[in-house]
Amino acid sequence: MIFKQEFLDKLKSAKRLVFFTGAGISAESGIATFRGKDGIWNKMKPEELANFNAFMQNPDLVWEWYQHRREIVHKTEPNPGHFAIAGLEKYYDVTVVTQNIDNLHRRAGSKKIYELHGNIERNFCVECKQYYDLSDLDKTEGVPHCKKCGGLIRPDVVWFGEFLPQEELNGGETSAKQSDICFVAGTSAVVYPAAYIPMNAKRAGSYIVEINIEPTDLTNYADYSIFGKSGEIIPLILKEAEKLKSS
Ligand code: BV8
Ligand code: ZN
Repeated sequence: MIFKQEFLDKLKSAKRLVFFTGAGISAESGIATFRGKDGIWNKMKPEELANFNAFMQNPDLVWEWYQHRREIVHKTEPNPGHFAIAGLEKYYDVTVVTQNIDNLHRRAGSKKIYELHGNIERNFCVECKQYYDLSDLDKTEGVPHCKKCGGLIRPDVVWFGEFLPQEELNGGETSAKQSDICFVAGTSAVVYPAAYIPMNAKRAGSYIVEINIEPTDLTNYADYSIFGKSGEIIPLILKEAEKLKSS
């Protein structure tokens, strides 16, 4: 793969990289994306499941859906795309700003991560906000109840119509605006306010590099679009960085 010279020049001079990632970066780990042909949303509608009212109306169904997704996540491994992002920390100040809730960036070794939409491994009580790790929850069928107050326990993920955690959103936005290169990998960039981040980074002067298997809403915004699988492209970018940073 030959990269554009303008990009290679940026890669050589850059100090701070941001990787803004979505479900596509975990596709090669075997986790279905949301809007692709086999995407989860095709079978289930987000409004049916990934929102608070659906949970309060049918907590067992929504809880079981997340348990099903956790089982998938626990069976998967980070892929070369996740590992290459962690590997770039050897040459750059790298920040990951992810919409994913699968914890794969952390498992791949990335140090600085902002999780805009939460993390499927964490849960909390809707009444008293007590946090629970999965290991703290007894393996009963259906939604567990809080040991302190009896309230329903929910996954610590951001549902539609819910605010994103302020410090994650601000941290992610600031890092992207201050980055020399903001990579946008594996996202359809249709979910807001997360999708504002790469746009604001561009306005702040960051060089936007999109990595996706097809064009998205962001493609016209990007300074450079690299079409291909993130698990193949990002390791090649790491190889280029190794050459550029050691010459
Ligand atoms: C909110 C967690 C404030 C749960 C998710 C304007 C401003 C503000 C809000 C809105 C707005 N317009 C609309 C809204 C409402 C809504 C929204 O954005 N709706 C969209 C669908 C139109 N936003 C919200 O509700 C947000 N909250 O705004 O609060 C507020 C509060 C009260 C009242 C009003 C407003 C909350 C959004 C967060 C929702 N939670 N998930 C869970 O996962 O169960 S969203 C879900 O979508 C995931 O987080 C996911 O990460 C995210 C984005 O999807 P992608 O990651 O991009 O995945 P997708 O499948 O779409 O795309 C995959 C891409 O990868 C594709 O492009 C594909 O080509 C590519 N790909 C595939 N394979 C590969 C690949 N690329 C490279 N390599 C490969 N191998
Ligand atoms: Zn409680």
